[in-house]
Amino acid sequence: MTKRALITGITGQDGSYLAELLLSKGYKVFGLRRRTSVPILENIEHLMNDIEFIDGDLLDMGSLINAVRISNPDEVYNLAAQSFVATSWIQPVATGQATGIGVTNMLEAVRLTKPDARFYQASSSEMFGKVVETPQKETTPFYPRSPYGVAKVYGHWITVNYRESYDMYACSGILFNHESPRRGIEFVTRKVTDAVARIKLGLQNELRLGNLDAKRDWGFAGDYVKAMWLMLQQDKADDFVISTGETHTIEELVEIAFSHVGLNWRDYVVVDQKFVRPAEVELLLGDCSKAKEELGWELEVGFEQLVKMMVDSDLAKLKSK
Ligand code: NDP
Ligand code: GDR
Repeated sequence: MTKRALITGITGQDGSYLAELLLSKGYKVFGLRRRTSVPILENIEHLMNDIEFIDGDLLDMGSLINAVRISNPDEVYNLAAQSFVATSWIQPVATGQATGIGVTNMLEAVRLTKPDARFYQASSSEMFGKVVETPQKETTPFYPRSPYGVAKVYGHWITVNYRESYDMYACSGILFNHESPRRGIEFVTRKVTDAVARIKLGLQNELRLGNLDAKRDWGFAGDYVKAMWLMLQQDKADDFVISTGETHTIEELVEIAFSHVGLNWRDYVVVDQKFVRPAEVELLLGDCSKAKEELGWELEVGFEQLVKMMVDSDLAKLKSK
């Protein structure tokens, strides 16, 4: 029997890679899409005929119940969120609603309509926030440092709570940063690789950034969506950290990206306080040994390879315009 999956956040980076993965496994894929005045479908343009779209919004539970009814899913992947940390200080309430309460709305829609569907929640390493323990693993206490991180902690615990209260198969993937050529342009990796390509082609002459000292554990989104799927194929629902186990500063990221096109980053990068956050997550470094052992999950793309892939993709995109 063909398996059926409902993905929220289908237009985002992870939604597009996950849809590709599930389609390659023979799933019937449904994507929840909210109405926008001008649709931005760049990440899923190539899949428009393969996915069935259902209109809805995480803030509107009726629309979620409708989406679950129509899709009648075996698996639900809740990837939708206000996902940009910096924006969460500017729109803390909207972030709390979509990234936090939105999870309860989705869980309720599943519980009321298709309680045996398996549920994946996109939890985040931002929940660890301030360094309490490194490397961070499933048992590390949370200490979020942004309204986004706080909302994700809520989303995480409500998922655990539905598993324990209703015996639902509900999992939380605590994913560390993952990137790709489809990453939103405001996130630091893509901001850097896009700027490097523009500078190389003479379209831009500087790159303004915030804190260059923060450290992140960056992996490739294509590898990480495989872990999401694996989490829903187990005998028992559980939570897993997904990471590379390597950490790099923003400065290292910038260095690799510029030197890949033969430029010295020091000639172009300007530190601008506008991009420094009110509270920072200084160090993220994940320990994913539980996922490796229990899910058999493996990483394929390393950090340098990822940065170079993104620079090459941005160069190709700009040249084709
Ligand atoms: P993106 O920002 O690329 O995508 C977010 C998606 O959520 C978009 O499809 C967006 O739709 C949708 N969305 C936002 N608000 C709503 C809403 N109210 N109702 C319905 N849809 C909505 O995020 P990523 O793909 O990078 O991340 C996927 C998930 O994983 C997010 O929950 C994120 O917080 C989490 N996460 C991401 C990590 C990463 O490094 N990428 C790491 C850990 C967790 P639209 O196109 O309409 O804006
Ligand atoms: P993050 O990703 O906040 O870790 O959240 P982002 O790429 O935005 O920031 C990473 C680090 O880079 C520093 N930084 C800058 N960041 C941006 N965006 N722009 C800048 O100019 C800049 N200069 C320095 C930041 O201060 C930070 O330390 C991502 C999102 O995908 C979340 O949804 C997800 O949950 C987490 O990763 C894990």
